[in-house]
Amino acid sequence: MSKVTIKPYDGPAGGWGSAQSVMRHVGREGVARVTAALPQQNKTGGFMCVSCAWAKPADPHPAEFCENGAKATAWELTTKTIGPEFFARHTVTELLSWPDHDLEEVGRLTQPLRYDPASDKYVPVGWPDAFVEIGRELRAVDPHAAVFYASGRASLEASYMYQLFARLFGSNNLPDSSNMCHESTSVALPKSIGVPVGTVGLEDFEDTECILFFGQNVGTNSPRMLHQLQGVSQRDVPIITFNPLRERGLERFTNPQSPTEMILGQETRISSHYFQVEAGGDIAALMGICKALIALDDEARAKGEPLVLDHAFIREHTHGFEAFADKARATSWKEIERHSGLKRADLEETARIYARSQATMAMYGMGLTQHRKGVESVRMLVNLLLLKGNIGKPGAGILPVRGHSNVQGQRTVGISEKPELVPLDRLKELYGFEPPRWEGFSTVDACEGIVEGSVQAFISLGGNFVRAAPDRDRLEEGWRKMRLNVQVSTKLNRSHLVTSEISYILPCLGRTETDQQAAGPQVVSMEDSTARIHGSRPVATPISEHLRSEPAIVAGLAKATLDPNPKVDWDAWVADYSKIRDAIEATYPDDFKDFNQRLFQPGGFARPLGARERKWDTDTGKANFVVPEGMNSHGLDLTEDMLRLITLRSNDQFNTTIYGYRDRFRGVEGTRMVVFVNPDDMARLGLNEGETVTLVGESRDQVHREFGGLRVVGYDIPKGCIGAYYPECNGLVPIWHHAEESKVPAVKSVPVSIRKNGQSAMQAQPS
Ligand SMILES: Nc1nc2c(c(=O)[nH]1)N[C@H]1C(S)=C(S)[C@@H](COP(=O)(O)OP(=O)(O)OC[C@H]3O[C@@H](n4cnc5c(=O)[nH]c(N)nc54)[C@H](O)[C@@H]3O)O[C@H]1N2
Ligand SMILES: Nc1nc2c(c(=O)[nH]1)N[C@H]1C(S)=C(S)[C@@H](COP(=O)(O)OP(=O)(O)OC[C@H]3O[C@@H](n4cnc5c(=O)[nH]c(N)nc54)[C@H](O)[C@@H]3O)O[C@H]1N2
Ligand SMILES: [Mo]
Repeated sequence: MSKVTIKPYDGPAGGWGSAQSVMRHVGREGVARVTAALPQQNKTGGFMCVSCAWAKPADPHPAEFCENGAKATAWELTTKTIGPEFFARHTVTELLSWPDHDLEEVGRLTQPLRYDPASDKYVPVGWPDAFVEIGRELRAVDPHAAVFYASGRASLEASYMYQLFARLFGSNNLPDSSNMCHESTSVALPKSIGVPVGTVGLEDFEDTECILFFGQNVGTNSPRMLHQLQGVSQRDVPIITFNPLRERGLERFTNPQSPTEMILGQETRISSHYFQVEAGGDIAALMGICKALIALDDEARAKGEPLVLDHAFIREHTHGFEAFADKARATSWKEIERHSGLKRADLEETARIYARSQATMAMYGMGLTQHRKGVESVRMLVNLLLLKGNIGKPGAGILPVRGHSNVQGQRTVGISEKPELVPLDRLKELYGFEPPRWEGFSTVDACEGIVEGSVQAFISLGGNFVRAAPDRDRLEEGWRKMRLNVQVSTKLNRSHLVTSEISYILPCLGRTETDQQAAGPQVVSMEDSTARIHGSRPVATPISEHLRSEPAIVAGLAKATLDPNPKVDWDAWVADYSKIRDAIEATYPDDFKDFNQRLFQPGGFARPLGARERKWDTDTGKANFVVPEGMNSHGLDLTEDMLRLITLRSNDQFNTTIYGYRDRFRGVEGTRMVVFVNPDDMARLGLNEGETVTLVGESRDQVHREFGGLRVVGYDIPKGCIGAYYPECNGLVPIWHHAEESKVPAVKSVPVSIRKNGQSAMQAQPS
């Protein structure tokens, strides 16, 4: 770890800061392997980035990767490895004291490992022995007590096999990282517009006349999108941002791909307007914009001027407008200002800009979804779009910016705990078995089951569940009592080290590594944030000959666990992945028509989405206005000393993978142990810049939650809100603090108070 420095950063997103950051990471990980791969990243016929799910254009830049995409590739393609010698040298108890960064930084896992409680070490095991024991153990477990988790990175092929394995075993316990992420979207949108995914495509950026941007940190988490936003901004199109923090990537950008911009230091503004909404203030902010817009329309009607709303669209295509408009008219500005933390004049200004635009897109991320009222927040955003007919026309639409590179695709091919979302009858017909019909565990349900002791086996296709999920301390305690913990992984993480009675690490190939099977080298596929499907061809030699591909590991587990089924030939699928794609097509004929033939279509091939054609697959047959129940998204009863903790990603991490300790844009280097506090709150709470404090969480369930050692950093953040990094702070999030309908942990408004060092009281005392 380098020296700690905390000072504001003046540079743009992209630019030289980004170029330097890439070079530092590439240099560290073994230059040749990485630089040979990067030109193939996100290109048709190349490999799809392992970082975010942003769209891959049909006409890519010469270098179609961003700073963080390059870091992700470098991290996977590192030449460092940890073989049996490493595990012979370190006990699990010792490794448990290492920070997340160090665990992954030591290099790639190379061999299957089994935990040996006697020596407290992981020891090498052969693949066949591993499969035999895991199969035997799983067979002894009730299908309700086994969890099949997936982190959204595995390919469509591996994911399809994985869900089939779980269902043949008799379980619908198929939570995935989406349960902690965009599940609020997947629950909100079907009721509103009849599809579970966004409607925007890359082409819409050419036609749009206005962008509304809620709670997504583009410069860090989907930087390639800055290219599209730059184009939009250069056409002088307004981009109106709502975010508690002034995120640099949402302010200005220098394109590292443009020599002129780099040499001349030219910057493009991204947001034309920036409103620092309070954490959980979005429903109110959106209601304010809707209210102002409806008032403009009412006024125009009174004066006999052209109307502002798209009444033809509302009549023909929507349901529930009157009730919604009445609610907007009846909601007072006082209430809107109080809950959003924004001024009426700013929301009216937004409404006027929005009123002038004939094609508006709304994009959003975790700032909307990770709240108790995350589902209602997403529906509120749709309400605003519907008022002007902004779904199903060029330049318009809703864009949930997805996280993991194939998180959307995993849901498309059946990784879901919700049986009604999976074509179970089709699976029954194809594979001659009776699929379970019961509702499986979401992530939150799985956490509860682990804590209570009802979950006995946890299989993980990627990810780092104990770090990513809420209520860490309680979760780890339960996790240790499980019978079986199987982690299919590329790098070492804490979910391996918090061991259960029997624990296995099964190391797999990364997506960038060539995958040789009986029928030759294999390719895989994934779905991006705009619902387009892309083939991905790996480019690098595997780091170890002992690694297996994810499809091969899933097949190994399935064959060892299940009775043979003449209709499921796991070996044939592993030999030739095009056969898995045939099976996917047979299961989902509409989405995956001619799958193998279209695999490498430039720009990917699109899944059909009714809402794009204004066909509404909803209960009313129309797009629905949905009136929110309350006016805030956080759903908390605020008190004087309760602060709303926003858990944040730095610019130097991918979820629980910590690349380094530089959050360049926020000016924090050398540490992640900081808490961002508004200067007025600092004065009110008697906090000094640089002092160390402890965050104390909810305890109404008699569970004590606290996290200390955080250094106070005065920051431009709304009063009453504080920010600190995920995953460090996850022990402060009670399992039951989640979005109401989607069960996404509400990690963007965690109720906490601050305790000064040496202070014994549970609550911070106002000074
Ligand atoms: N480099 C990198 N890329 C990533 C990831 C990564 O960790 N690193 N993670 C991937 C994954 S899985 C995901 S889901 C995405 C996550 O990408 P994002 O959706 O950007 O998620 P966060 O970084 O958690 O931050 C969300 C933003 O919401 C703002 N925010 C917080 N609370 C509120 C609120 O109440 N209202 C509003 N309007 N805004 C709010 C925060 O200030 C922050 O700017 O990125 C993906 N891409
Ligand atoms: N407080 C708080 N909690 C959060 C969030 C938040 O914003 N705040 N965000 C939530 C969100 S949006 C998400 S998506 C989750 C993320 O939760 P997860 O998806 O479970 O976590 P990751 O950190 O992405 O997983 C990292 C691990 O994946 C493994 N891995 C990497 N590549 C591969 C591969 O190709 N194959 C396999 N099999 N394994 C691989 C590596 O071993 C690595 O250690 O966290 C959630 N938790
Ligand atoms: Mo995510």
